[in-house]
Amino acid sequence: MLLNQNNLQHLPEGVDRPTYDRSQLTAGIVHIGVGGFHRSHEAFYTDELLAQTGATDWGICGVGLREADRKIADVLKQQDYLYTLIIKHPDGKVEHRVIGSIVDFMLAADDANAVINKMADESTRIVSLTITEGGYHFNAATNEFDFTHPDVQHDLANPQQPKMVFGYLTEALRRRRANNLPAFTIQSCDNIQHNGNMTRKMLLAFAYQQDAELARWIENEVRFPNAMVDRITPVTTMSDIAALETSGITDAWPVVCEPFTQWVIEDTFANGRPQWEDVGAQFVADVTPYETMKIRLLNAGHSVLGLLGSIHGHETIDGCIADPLFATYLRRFMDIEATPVLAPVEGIDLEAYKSVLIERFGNPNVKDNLARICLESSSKLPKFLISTIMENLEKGGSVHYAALVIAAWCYYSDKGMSKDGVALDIVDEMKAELHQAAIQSQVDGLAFLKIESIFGDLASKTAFTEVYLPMLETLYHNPDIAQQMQALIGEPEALTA
Ligand code: CS2
Repeated sequence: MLLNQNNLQHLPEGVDRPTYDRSQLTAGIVHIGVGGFHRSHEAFYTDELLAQTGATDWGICGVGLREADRKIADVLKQQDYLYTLIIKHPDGKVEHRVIGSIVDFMLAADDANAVINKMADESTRIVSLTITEGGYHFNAATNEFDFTHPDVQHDLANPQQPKMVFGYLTEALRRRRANNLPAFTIQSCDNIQHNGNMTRKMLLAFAYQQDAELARWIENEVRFPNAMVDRITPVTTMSDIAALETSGITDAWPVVCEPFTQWVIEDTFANGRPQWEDVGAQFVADVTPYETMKIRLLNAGHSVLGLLGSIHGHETIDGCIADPLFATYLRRFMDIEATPVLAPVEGIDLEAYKSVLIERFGNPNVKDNLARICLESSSKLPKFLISTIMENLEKGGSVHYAALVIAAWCYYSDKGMSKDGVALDIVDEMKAELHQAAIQSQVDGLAFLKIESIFGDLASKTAFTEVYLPMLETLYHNPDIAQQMQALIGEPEALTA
């Protein structure tokens, strides 16, 4: 059965589907970056909200800023913006849930002006973002907005025809102000610590450069709630699509996810907000401890397994967890290096949180590919892992577990293959630069660490380099990374049932 509004009632029994009247919804939310994660998380919570509360003003209008978003634009349009969430439980149970909260989609490449007008429209009260860590144009070396990107330069010169997110937001806010409309809230859903503050800082840097008076208005009127977002969402595969078809739903682009989901949000909104707390989200005054915990344990944990596992020859996160060496390594990294630099989180038992993480990673049905995890490591690692290293260096804590991951990243960037010579699919905006620096590390062991926009001044910290350099050298002599992991942990433990 082809997935669309007319066919909703004919879908197989047992499939959850929207029972609310989608034709009555207005899009109070414009969302930029409709990837798998938005569709398994914010759109999921909002679908539940629409179903449970009968709210009608919080539909979602998706926006794609890149030409590459044309595929999702076409698929969603064909399916009346419906798609299936395939929720895979560790015991093999699979839930199918058709999500109805997205009610429209606009492709900026087709009509930038229409997208800006949509954001500037009175009915839009929140613009939310999943633009990935790299989308923020943040330079880790200077801690400032990176004006050097050609799209940024383009947007400063062409405010009416922007290319990047801050160009769109600034122009939409300009139009709202000109029309005496209240500002919207900008809600980041990316894995960045203080993602709201980061968005605010980057947007204001850009806006001040373009129009100081407007920038002051933005500074006073727009709200940027920080939030912690969480749901593991692997890349949808052809076999997921085929299995769904066998279950009676023809959906060109379903989304796969785990059952677990979490969203902790600071309650500062400019222009109203959905009652997401009615459907499981948590509103708090200060999200800091939650997001630090999540980024430094879950996301960093993923990167630890992703980079070490790629060299070793593992393909998926659950494959790593099934290997006691990797599971133990991860747990030790979390216990010895990540936990000591975390503040206590009210109401959360960190020991239990870590055990649950290992169980979630071990879900054998999610099949989260290491290639996805290692995607854009250059924008992930500074936030996920290098901050932990820096704080441990300040406190005299251990950096061994993380250092081996950085050494692995250097080797991976240089060779682009596993220890057994299997080619790895590396996707990173800085791929060429990483590769060059990694090659250089054969001559100057610190060359890789000297990429300042990623590592800051880590290359000058001897407490780190004296651990890192021998690991790197050993790895180049013998890429069997398991041996170095083994040397660090001693005996692996059985951590999962
Ligand atoms: C992953 C995340 O590669 C990554 O950045 O750690 O996509 C992770 O799966 C999600 O943040 C889970 O909430």
